[in-house]
Amino acid sequence: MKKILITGGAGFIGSHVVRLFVTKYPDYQIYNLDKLTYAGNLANLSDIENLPNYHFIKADIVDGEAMQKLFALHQFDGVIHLAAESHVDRSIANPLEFVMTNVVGTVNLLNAAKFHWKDNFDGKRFYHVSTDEVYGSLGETGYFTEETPYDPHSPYSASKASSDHFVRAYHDTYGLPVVLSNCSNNYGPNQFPEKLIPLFINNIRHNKPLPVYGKGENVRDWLYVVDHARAIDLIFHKGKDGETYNIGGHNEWKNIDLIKVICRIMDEKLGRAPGTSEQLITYVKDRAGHDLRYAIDAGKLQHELGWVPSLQFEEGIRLTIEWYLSNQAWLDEVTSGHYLKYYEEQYVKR
Ligand code: NAD
Ligand code: TDX
Repeated sequence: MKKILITGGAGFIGSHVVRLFVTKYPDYQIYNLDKLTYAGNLANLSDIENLPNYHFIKADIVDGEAMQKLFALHQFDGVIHLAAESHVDRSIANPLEFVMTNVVGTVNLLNAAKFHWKDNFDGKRFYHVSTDEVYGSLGETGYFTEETPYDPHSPYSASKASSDHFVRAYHDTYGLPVVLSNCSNNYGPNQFPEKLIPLFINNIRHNKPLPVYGKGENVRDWLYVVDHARAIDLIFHKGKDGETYNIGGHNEWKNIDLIKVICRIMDEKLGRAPGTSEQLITYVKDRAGHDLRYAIDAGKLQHELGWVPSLQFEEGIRLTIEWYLSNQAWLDEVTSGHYLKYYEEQYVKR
């Protein structure tokens, strides 16, 4: 039996990782630790919350003492660390919050693992989930590999880069058994509608403008969230100690082309005339420090561990749009209250 701590399990990617582990490994005890910020939502896990191997802990990773107490109480064998502030635009507005959660929170977890595992690292593993944004921005060609030097540009990516360095430092300095992955943009069910794809689906639903930053020429490499969760499972169990694995979909889209695909499928699903949703496209001021292009070379993960994405994009984006349209109550719930203030500050007062 293993006791695994998954942080940020009420968020977008974390909820898919928790679901996969709870259902695939009934012999493991899965502890989902989450502060339940605006981005955390236990409704994401309502289908598995009553399973006997699932446990929820409401806690803040910035509270180092609380982390030490939880490790002492539960004696975790493994950690899969996803909890983070994750939205670039929010990091531009409030960098310190990102330093606290992403850097200090990660170091608190590393300290708790180091302290409680120090007598015996056998069978222990600290898995840190990170992003391709730490590598900076690509030009028109080339890919990020695990050897690409770090070059973060936003407060978000700077905080994730810092946390990655701390995880590697704990491996090199104290021998903590760690593994890391850096993944490209995820999409799929349960993503908070501040991120491009769910935001635009929701705005089309309400006939609201679709705010495209700059000229819409930035490129992102999109991966279906369940494929990210599958990769995390594989790396957690089979990845080599101290190693980093890049995860990506080989699925690059210019923002404006992706947005037009979403518009086309939404018109079809909502029974609107072709071209209706595209009329909502509105070009707005560019994001400060906006990285031009991200693209991942996931060759190491494919060759060493045999991972490839399971879904083609056309299928994944259709499934995603269908999920949001069938779960409009979820969308309405998460876009009430504080969300409205966020939206007004982000998009109206520009
Ligand atoms: P998310 O914002 O949807 O979820 C983050 C979760 O962390 C939320 O449930 C939130 O309540 C929780 N959390 C935040 N601060 C906390 C704190 N101080 N203590 C405890 N819990 C806290 O994020 P996501 O998109 O699911 O991303 C998860 C992880 O994956 C992050 O580390 C992110 O950097 C990384 N990542 C995301 C993407 C992507 O495209 N979304 C891509 C690559 C890597
Ligand atoms: O309103 C918008 N208009 C727009 O043009 C928003 C929200 C975004 N964009 C652009 C900016 C990016 O080029 O769309 C692209 C995608 O934006 P986001 O969804 O905010 O994602 P990104 O900034 O690329 O970062 C994401 O991928 C890497 C996640 O938010 C990170 O957590 C992850 O690490």
